[in-house]
Amino acid sequence: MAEFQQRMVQLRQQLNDASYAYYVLDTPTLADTVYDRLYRELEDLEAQHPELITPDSPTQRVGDRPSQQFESVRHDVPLYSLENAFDQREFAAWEARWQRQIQAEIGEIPDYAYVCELKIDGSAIALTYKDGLLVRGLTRGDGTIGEEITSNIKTIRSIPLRLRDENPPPTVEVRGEAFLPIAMFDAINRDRVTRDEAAFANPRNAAAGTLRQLDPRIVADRQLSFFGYTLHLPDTPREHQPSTQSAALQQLEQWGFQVNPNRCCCQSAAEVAAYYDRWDDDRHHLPYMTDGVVVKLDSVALQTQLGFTQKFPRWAIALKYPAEEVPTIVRAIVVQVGRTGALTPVAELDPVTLAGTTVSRATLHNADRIAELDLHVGDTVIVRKAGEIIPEVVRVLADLRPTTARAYTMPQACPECESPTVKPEGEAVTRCINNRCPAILRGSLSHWASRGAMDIDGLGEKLIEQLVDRGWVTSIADLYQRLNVNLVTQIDRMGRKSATNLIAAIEASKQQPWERLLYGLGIRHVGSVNAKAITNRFTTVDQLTAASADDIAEVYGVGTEIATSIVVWFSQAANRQLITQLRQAGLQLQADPEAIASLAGTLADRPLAGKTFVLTGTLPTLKRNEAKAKIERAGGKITSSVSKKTDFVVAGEDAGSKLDKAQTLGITVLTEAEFLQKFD
Ligand code: 1X8
Repeated sequence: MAEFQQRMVQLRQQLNDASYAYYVLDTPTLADTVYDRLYRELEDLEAQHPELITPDSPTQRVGDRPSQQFESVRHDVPLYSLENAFDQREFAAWEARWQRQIQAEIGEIPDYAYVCELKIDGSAIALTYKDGLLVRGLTRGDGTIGEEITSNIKTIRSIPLRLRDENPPPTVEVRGEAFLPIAMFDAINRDRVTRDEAAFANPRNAAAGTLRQLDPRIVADRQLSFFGYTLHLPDTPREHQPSTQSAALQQLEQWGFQVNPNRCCCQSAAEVAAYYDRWDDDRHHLPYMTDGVVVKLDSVALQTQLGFTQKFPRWAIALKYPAEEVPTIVRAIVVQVGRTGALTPVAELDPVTLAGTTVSRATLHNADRIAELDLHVGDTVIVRKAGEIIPEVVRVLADLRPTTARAYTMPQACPECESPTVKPEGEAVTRCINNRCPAILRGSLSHWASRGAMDIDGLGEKLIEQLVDRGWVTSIADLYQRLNVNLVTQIDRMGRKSATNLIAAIEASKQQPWERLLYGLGIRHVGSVNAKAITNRFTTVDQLTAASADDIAEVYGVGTEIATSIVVWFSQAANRQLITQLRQAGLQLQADPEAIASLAGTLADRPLAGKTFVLTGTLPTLKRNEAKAKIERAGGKITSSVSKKTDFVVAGEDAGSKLDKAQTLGITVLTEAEFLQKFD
């Protein structure tokens, strides 16, 4: 064998092993960069010797030509669906049924065991391997005839292109579930919504839709995964086949398939029930959706004896968890006002049990969403709860709309303070803009007290509501200026001890650092990460108050939207007053003085310490970022507008008004070359 030929064989093996370690075993063996290099080397060799490309090469996972359509192919063995049981009573009925049949046919019930596996909410597929090589993949279709989607299936990294076996059976058929991890499902839906496409209703639809994509590149992007659960060996003598389902699953694992590890052998219906109960909660922590437990008789001999009905195997059943999408009726739509003043419409529902809990409200997000759903009060709707997320209305069953149903419009007045609401053109959100609105105040206080902000233990929503209702707290400042133990003790169910603790917690929050305080102010778009970046640059509130939007936008990661929002916030008299009050109360409106000193100390040593630069026009070689980085590394500062405080203006081609202004003010103007000399 030529050297390159051997190299190709080795690369293929190495890359396939690495994929297996990564996608199936979850224990990566190669760094991504190493994988990419080796992959590219193989690609190059294959480009030079296309006759040596093998179908199990990792380069063959991403088909590059969209298929025109899929071919219909008959399954060698039909893909049955499973009978459902919705509770233990139905499971017991199924158990009695198979036992009656076995009793009648062989005169006794032999020792038996069940295998319990999680039921994955995906799309069933059938894979055929000939002499160890993946040659065909079919969708379930109607169970008898499926569609040939081999090139799409090859994009699924947890499906081996070649069985990990020196001496595989001539024909191997593997069935299993192709599915989308929840995170990927959410990402795809977010993406579809931003592009004005309809979101997928659930991961199953998303997986099925993805498998039937004509362009395998899209399929590859979606990162489907696969769990194998059924094995057929049509050309292998019975005595060489696994005699139990558990052995078949082990065989699948050995061949390199991902098999769901959360399976269990049970000796009785009681053990099955325990497994089912355990996963009812735990399944919500899995990264993929499940909707039940599949229970199979472990013994293949018993399976064969029992056989199939027209539709189902008699030796397996799906024990389903309660539906996560159920119909109910919208009785009213109410509106909640959040701390930003956003009005969120909420549907009040006839209570229904959804994923094990009673649901009587579901968020409708905003007016656009209501319009999109075409939701009327009185409509029958489908509500869904995915994982821990708050329930939402997925769909309206318009055919069930009563004649009394009423269309809904968002209120013209805030339901909390009755001031007029606004909905800016092009925005989805309707807002209350009254800065004395009690709902906004409650939301602001909640945010101020929250973990990531001032972290005031004991100041929860119920207490905040009381404080606001009694008029004792009309702003954040009142927490520090008006509350005391005696006052707080007057609140219902507030003992002296809790009151003392609360006041102590409020007192302690005065020591929270400036970055938390800035975040706690709840300025729109200012999250905790931005707040930290901003306070690193603007170490005191006075610096930040004096800064222009352009100055603030210079902070890494902070765009003009955030910067403008900050400037607008500080421009409002009530907010400036709040800052004054917080200062009087002794809160931290600047970074820790030691930190500032150490920052200043190191800065003072640098060549451009204290110098202020403005960049204008296009420089011949330096990009704006590069020039900025140079200045900052040397201890200098960049601002966006020219003033008397500017030390240098660096001007390139097409410099405009900033250059004019520099000349008027007599500020030194540098060319790029002169600028660069400063760093020699
Ligand atoms: C469907 C499914 C099965 C399993 C898991 N998830 C499913 N969606 C399993 O057996 N582990 S079996 C099955 C079927 O036979 N239709």
